[in-house]
Amino acid sequence: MRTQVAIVGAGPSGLLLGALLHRHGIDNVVIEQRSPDYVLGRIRAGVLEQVTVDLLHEAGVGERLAAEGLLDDAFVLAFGGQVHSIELFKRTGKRVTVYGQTEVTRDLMNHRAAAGMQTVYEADDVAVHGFDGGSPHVTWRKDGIEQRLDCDWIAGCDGYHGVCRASVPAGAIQTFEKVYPFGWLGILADVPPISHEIVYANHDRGFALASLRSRTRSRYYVQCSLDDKVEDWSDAAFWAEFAARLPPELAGRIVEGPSIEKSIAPLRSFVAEPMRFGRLFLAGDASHIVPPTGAKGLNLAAGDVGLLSRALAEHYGEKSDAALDDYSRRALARVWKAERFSWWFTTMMHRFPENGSFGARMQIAELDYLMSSEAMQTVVAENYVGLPL
Ligand code: RFL
Ligand code: PHB
Repeated sequence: MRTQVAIVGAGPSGLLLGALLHRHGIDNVVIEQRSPDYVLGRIRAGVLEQVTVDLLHEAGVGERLAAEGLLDDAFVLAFGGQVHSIELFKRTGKRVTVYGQTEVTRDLMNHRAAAGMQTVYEADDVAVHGFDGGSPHVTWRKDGIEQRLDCDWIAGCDGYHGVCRASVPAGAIQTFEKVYPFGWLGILADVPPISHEIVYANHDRGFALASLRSRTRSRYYVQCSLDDKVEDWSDAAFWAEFAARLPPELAGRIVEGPSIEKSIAPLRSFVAEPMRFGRLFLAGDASHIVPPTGAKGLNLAAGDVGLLSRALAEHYGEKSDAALDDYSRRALARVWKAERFSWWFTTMMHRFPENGSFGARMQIAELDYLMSSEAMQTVVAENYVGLPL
């Protein structure tokens, strides 16, 4: 088998890259280790920046997003028992769109199938070879039979635990990491959300986040201990803790209901440099992770593949490698700024046991200052809606 670009991973970065390349007439095959249902069963991001929305339209998958996505002009910061608004549209002229990663992935999967693009699901033992020389190829086993795909380029879109980054010789890659001493316990429930604007709450008991997937489906999170197990958190315990961390005017709007998904995610900041190794490119979570506090992970993944698809289009169309050669530098410049924002927002909103009551007071002082400073609110809004590609 042969293709121009072999894409490892059918998460949002792999599928969006495939759709964008297809738009440019570039042949690609996606190889994914899991089943489509497994990929769709992972409940993750919910907030899309305008850059991401524009790329989904460019890829030809913006129709349902335009009809069903909810536009937010602002988000909410809750602390000290009060509710404050960070105006996004007023300060930046941009909004964010609430539309779940599951739906983005479903739209991309349907589009890929309808366009007849090849996707291999449930591929075992995926391995990447020859990217430092002239014969890059990907191998895997499907139903016990060895398969080989020769290609011009390999796109490593296989997430944080993927095989692509792990296949790069240790001396060629540098990594930067910060692990946070807590996780997020998230639930999905078919109850009306407390607000159509996303609420980030700083509370003595720990951080809480109120988000949504639609007008009838809520996605809520509370900061939890890394030792906690999902089984230890009954729905009743979750609802009680969530309500305790919100100001009364928001807590009063909670409608409780049975969880349809419940999971714990650890929080991490991570960057691998560079993002290109010969004929292998990394994109999305394969090369960087942000804590979810700024809602940047999926958006960074989209930005990476936006840059990469344009660079590959230049390579094949205009016969110029300038953009391919610049991909890693350009993508990392944007990645590091989102790393900074996500780290800062995480640090300001969560309880860090080791920082004690002094740390908690510093956070409130910073939040108070933020709400008194037009300049700082503009900085926050500008980062939240997303930096340009
Ligand atoms: P993914 O989604 O992890 O997809 C990688 C795919 O590669 C497959 N794979 C392999 N395939 C073949 N061979 C192998 N050896 C393979 N190893 C792995 C995997 O099965 C998978 O299908 O990475 P991608 O595409 O780069 O997308 C990144 C996003 O998923 C991620 O950044 C976001 O979900 C992060 N995130 C959020 N991002 C936002 O922009 N806004 C948000 O509001 C937001 N909220 C979140 C989040 C992530 C969360 N968790 C659980 C990590 C909330 C949470 C709770
Ligand atoms: C979500 O809806 O899952 C979500 C929203 C905002 C965040 C993180 C996650 O910052």
